[in-house]
Formats: sequence, C-alpha cells, structure tokens
Amino acid sequence: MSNRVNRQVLTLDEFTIQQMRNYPQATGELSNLLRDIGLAAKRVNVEVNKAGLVDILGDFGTVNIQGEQVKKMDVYANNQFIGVLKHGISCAGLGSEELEDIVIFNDEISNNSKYVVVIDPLDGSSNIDVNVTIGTIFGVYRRVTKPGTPCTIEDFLQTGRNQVAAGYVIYGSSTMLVYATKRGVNGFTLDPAIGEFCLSHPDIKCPESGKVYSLNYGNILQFGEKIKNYIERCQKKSKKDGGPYTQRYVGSMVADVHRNLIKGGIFMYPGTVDKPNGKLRLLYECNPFSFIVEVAGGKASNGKQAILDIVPDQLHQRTPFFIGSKLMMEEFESCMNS
Ligand code: P6P
Repeated sequence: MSNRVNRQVLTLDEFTIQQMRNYPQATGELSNLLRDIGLAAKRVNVEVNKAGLVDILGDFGTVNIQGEQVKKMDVYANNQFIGVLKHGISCAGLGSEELEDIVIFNDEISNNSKYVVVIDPLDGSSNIDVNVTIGTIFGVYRRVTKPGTPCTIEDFLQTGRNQVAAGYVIYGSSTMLVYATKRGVNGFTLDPAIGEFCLSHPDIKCPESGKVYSLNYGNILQFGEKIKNYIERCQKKSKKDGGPYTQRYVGSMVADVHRNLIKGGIFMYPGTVDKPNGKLRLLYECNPFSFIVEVAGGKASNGKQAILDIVPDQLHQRTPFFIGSKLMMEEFESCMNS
C-alpha cells in the first residue's frame, strides 16, 4: 500500500476562486475572465496537438494586419478566445494581433464589464508546421471609458503598468498557463487525464541572474554598436564572471521568455537598420511579458525606458524588446548608457 498521500493539487478554477475568497471586495469578474481564457486555451491545445493529423496545417491563404501569411491555427485560436470572452461576463472588448481594429462586444453585459483584453492568440505560428513550441499571450486592463457604453480604443492604449493581469499559454512538451497579477506569478500545467490546468509552479520568481542570452544572431550586422558590445560581453563571460554564457534561441518568444523566466537569462529583439522599432508588438507581446517578468523580479526595457512605462498610440505598434533577469538587464542597461 503506497504511503504517498494523494496531494490534491489546485486546479486553475479552484485557485482563482481561492484568490477571490482572499479578497472579499473582488467581484469575481477577473477570476471568471481567467477561467474563460483557460477554457479557450484547452480547446486550442487540442488542435495544436493534432495539427499534423487534420487539414489544419498550412496557410489560411490570407494575410493578417502584420502582412504575415495567416496559418489556419491562427484563425482558429483567434476565434476561440473571442468566443469565450464575448460570451463571458467580464470583457467589454478585445484587441488581437490577428485583427486590424479592436473587437467591441457591444451588448448590455459586455458593455457593463470591467475589463478589456489584448491578445496574440497564437504567437510563433510559423513554427506550427515544424512542431516547434508556440504560445498565446494576453494582457487584461480595467477599462477607462464609462461603464454601460461600448469600449473604445482609449481602453486599449494604456501603459502596460496599468495591466490588472497578464499571462501566456505555452503549447510545448507540456501545456502550461502562466499568469500574473500584482500579487504574484503562478504556473498551471494541463493534466490531460482530467482536462484541467493544475497549479504546478506556485509563486514563480525570475532568478536574479542566468547564463543564457537569447537573440536572432542572424541580424547581428544590423544591430547598433552598444547592442553588439553587450553581446560581445556575453560571449566573453568567464567562470569568475558568472559565465560561461550559452546562446539559446527557439524563434518562438513564448518558449524563449518562459525558459528565461524559470531558469534565468536575457531575451533580446533589438531594432535594426531596416526596422528601428524591431518586430515585436508592444500591446499584446511585450507588455504582458514585461508585467509578468517584473512581478517575478526581473526587468524589461526598450533599451531606453521600462517597457511598462511606454504610452502607446497605436494598437499594433512595435518596440525593441529586452527582458530577463534583474542583474543581466542591469548590465545590459549600463552598456546602453555607456
Ligand atoms: P525572427 C514569432 O514569429 C515571433 O513573433 C516571436 O515569437 C519570435 O521571438 C520572433 O517572432 C522571431 O523572429 O525574426 O527571429 O524569426
């Protein structure tokens, strides 16, 4: 007879309800919204896990706002998240990487909901056909326009520091949902046996330092001198300097940033000569990860200021992006200010 106690792990639903009980003034809207996102993530996970078996691979034949070929999975994922949020009780509207304009739900319950959501429904989707880890990234804001009226773009163009919550889903060797509120970062692993996200990584903290630097080295000739100087410092780290460092780059931001959040490291997507603002989008890629990593003790910058302090003026604007362990980011920032 095994003497192992069958330790009951908290599901995402149980955890969000427990959080709500700890804060009596909570209305439960945020807990409902997070559970809605978890439901959509489970539906996306089923399709991602069998993408090679059904005719869901390949290009959808259209081009999204970013001018990128839209994979069928992008469209499916986008529809899943819109569906659960539109039919929930917590969300007035949504800004998506896949859609040029915001989606205003504009029904009585949605117009009276407290929150709006920004989302990249399936980041790294070009990796789908080659079975590389991909992810969903989202941020949650309290709306600033009058409750009872349809949400407007003003609700979405807030600084990342205003996020009430932010998170991501990583569809990898296991599927995890990680989300942060100002109270902490918690990770939930999907247990296929019961179809629930279960608390597997409570109170995630980003290691103060690490040995991994992550960037697309193929663009090195297009980076500024200060960036190249920092990369050279990474390459020259010796044991006494906390090195040697290793370079890791999946080419799927969710995978690269998740690894660094857990093990320590720095991820960089600098601007280049051709694209001074880089490739990554501020609202639904950089702000959510910056919120999560800052709550976990790390830092995130555009090379000049904290990502979370940037005042957005467009839904799809891009930004140079540097994020990771506190001490590595401080060394990077000292290089940029030298
Ligand atoms: P590159 C995926 O397309 C993505 O948006 C991020 O997930 C990833 O970090 C980046 O682009 C990869 O871009 O130019 O290195 O292929």
